[in-house]
Amino acid sequence: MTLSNLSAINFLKLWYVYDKDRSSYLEKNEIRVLVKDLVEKSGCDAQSVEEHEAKMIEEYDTNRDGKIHISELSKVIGQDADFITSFQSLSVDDFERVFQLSDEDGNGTLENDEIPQFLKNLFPEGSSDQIETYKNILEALCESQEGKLTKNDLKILFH
Ligand SMILES: [Ca+2]
Ligand SMILES: [Ca+2]
Repeated sequence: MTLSNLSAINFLKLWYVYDKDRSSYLEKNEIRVLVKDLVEKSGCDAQSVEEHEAKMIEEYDTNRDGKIHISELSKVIGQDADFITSFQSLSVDDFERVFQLSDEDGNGTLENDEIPQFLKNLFPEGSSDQIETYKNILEALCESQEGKLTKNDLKILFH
């Protein structure tokens, strides 16, 4: 039962499955569902769910508040790990401002064609390589969310 070496894309896809309320945290009930699925997949004894849950909290809940923040779980990312840290270094206010700018048709979601502008507004000093990498991640994510990312989908990336 391990979560390790996920790409940033797979990490975020997984995050969206379990952080149902888009709170940036996996709360107790959400951790339970994740652990259940992992236990099932690995063919472990279902009775060990509680044990695995305790282990998971022990391993990832670094600040011991009983919840797992997206930045706490993001250590399982192997490739493109800086994606999460770059976003976390910006404030929610930065995000609100940039989202407003980038949501050109004002419908409260970002579609694929609005992602490049969103990233350029967010990281004006970013290198073209960095923007390209982040674009690929967000576009793949967008696709997995039926072609659009809502404001709440994106907000979880910021502190
Ligand atoms: Ca949550
Ligand atoms: Ca925590």
